Amino acid sequence: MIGRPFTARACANIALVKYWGKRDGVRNLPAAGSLSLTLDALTTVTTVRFDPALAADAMTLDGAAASAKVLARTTTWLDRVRELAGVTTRAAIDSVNHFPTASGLASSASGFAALALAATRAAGLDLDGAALSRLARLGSGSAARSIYGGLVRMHAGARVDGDDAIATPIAAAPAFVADLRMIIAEVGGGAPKTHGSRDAMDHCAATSPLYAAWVACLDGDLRAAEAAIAAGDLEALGAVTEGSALAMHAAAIASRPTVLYWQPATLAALAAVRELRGRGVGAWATMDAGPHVKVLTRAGDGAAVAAAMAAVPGVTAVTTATAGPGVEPA
Ligand code: 2P0
Repeated sequence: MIGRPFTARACANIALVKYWGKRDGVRNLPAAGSLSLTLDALTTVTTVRFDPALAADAMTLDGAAASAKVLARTTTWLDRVRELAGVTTRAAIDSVNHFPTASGLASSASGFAALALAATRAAGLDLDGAALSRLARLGSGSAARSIYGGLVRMHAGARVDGDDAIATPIAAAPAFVADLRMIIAEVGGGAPKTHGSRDAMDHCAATSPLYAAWVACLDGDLRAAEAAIAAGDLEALGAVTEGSALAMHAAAIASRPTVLYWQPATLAALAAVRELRGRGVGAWATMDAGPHVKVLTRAGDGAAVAAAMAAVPGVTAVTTATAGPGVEPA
């Protein structure tokens, strides 16, 4: 019944095989698939209430009025939910990010995943995971993956309308997933991003001489990552993870003008990860649209990796995350 508030919780995710580039900006269709780990430590809780008394959508983010840009993006997205539900009613949205203050992570993945469940239920719809993933993708590509917990595969989809560009959970051995750890090393004290990822990936696709080569390596990386997960082989998964991140950043760095997210401490953290591996510790780095370094490792090595990251000059905070659940009512 419309008018009743609904609250949902979703976790952020970190891609092991990265999403960087679109084939259609209007439908927000990715150029290729991606693969991620949903993380328990980073959650967004969102409440949506459709209210006939409202003349326009209203939104708070972490307790303060959302910016005009965020509100406009959310209203455009909510129009799709209204269309599905056959209503025109405006909504009140309250969204709170429960991220460790220092994690320095973008919240659009957990944000649009939580919004997808909260808004559709508040509008009286009861969608399955595929439909929620499709809706979340329209808000943010990485949000399609946060509908599911654990290891998740995003599909580029073949259909022109993008109906099949959705995420699906990867069937992995529960013990393998439970043993995974992601150590998040914050670089630069959580300062705002230098380049928003949406504009940066478009700029990279338009100007980087390495963009085509980056897209060309994705199918092989996805196959290798899925084979490693099926075999329970963390070393192989780690190697693909680090390789995918470095290839994405190579393409971004080669953009003209450059999209360079790394700071000196980013390189120092990468060197520390290599040194850990040299000592026999299973640790593999990944980086997103920012200077932070996230390290994939196993539970038994988590403390050693966290300590090594904390000792890197310029690393301002370290958080340890485990695999988290998919979107759920809160
Ligand atoms: C990822 N990133 O796979 C990659 C790696 C950033 C670097 O997905 O334009 O905010 O909203 O679809 O999902 C961030 O991009 O982009 C992202 P849009 P999104 O996690």
